[in-house]
Amino acid sequence: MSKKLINAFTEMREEDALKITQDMLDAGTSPNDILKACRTALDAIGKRFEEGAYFLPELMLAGEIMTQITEIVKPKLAETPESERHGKVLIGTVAGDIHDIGKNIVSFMLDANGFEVLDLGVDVPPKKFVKAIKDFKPQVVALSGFLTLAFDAMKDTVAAIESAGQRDKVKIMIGGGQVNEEIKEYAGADGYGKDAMAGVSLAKKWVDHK
Ligand code: B12
Repeated sequence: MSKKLINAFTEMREEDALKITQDMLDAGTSPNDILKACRTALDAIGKRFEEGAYFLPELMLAGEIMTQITEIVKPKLAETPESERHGKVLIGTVAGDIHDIGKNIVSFMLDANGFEVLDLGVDVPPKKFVKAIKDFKPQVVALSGFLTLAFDAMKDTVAAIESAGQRDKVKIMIGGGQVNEEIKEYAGADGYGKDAMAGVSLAKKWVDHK
């Protein structure tokens, strides 16, 4: 059924994609497998956009479909929420980038796994992260970004945290679309997570071992 979802999503058949998602959940498919199928579809959509076969409206519709699918799978993702709070995580999409679907999933999964999360939203300038670190006092800062442009914004954000004398107070993780281990080194972050669960694991490791 994953293939059906990938096809419907890639071809922008919104209603079909939502119905197939629900059918998959009803048939016992794990929400993570559904999200994986969506990632494949989004990669295909991104490719069509690069090739000029899809345009901005398609990209926007893809975002809407993805948001709706996330809403459908959310209750299943959080079926075993933890009541004990682990610690605080500050999250946001870095300056110049407005992609927030991936960030919202990370934020939701952190919350469902017992973290107190402060979400600063999208296009967050470094100084806003710095101020929130001082006020909210998180143990972990999570930076999201989907554009290659976000790599420098992540680096600038880490540098601003450092200049403000806050670098040793927080662990910083990064993630999103094109981000990888190399970008982690480039930005000077402490960890990179390929998906929301990887982010949760990093945050747990850092907070529980402090
Ligand atoms: C939907 C979409 C949009 C929507 C976003 C809607 C929204 N509310 O977010 C809209 C239409 C607004 C948009 C706009 C643009 N977009 Co766009 N977009 C996409 C698309 C198709 C999907 C992105 C997405 O939402 N993925 C869904 C999530 C769930 O993906 P995910 O990776 O699985 O998420 C997981 C991980 O990344 C991880 N994660 C995420 N953040 C973090 C953080 C931490 C700390 C951790 C640990 C983990 C983590 O956890 C997530 C959940 O498991 C991508 C293509 C693609 N393949 O991704 C292009 C894409 C990212 N966009 C692209 C472009 C070019 C643009 C525009 C510049 C287009 C334009 N000409 O205006 C603008 C940029 C505007 C801006 N300033 O940001 C390019 C970027 C190319 C590049 N090299 O920079 C892409 C790659 C498309 C392409 N192939 O050309 N876009």
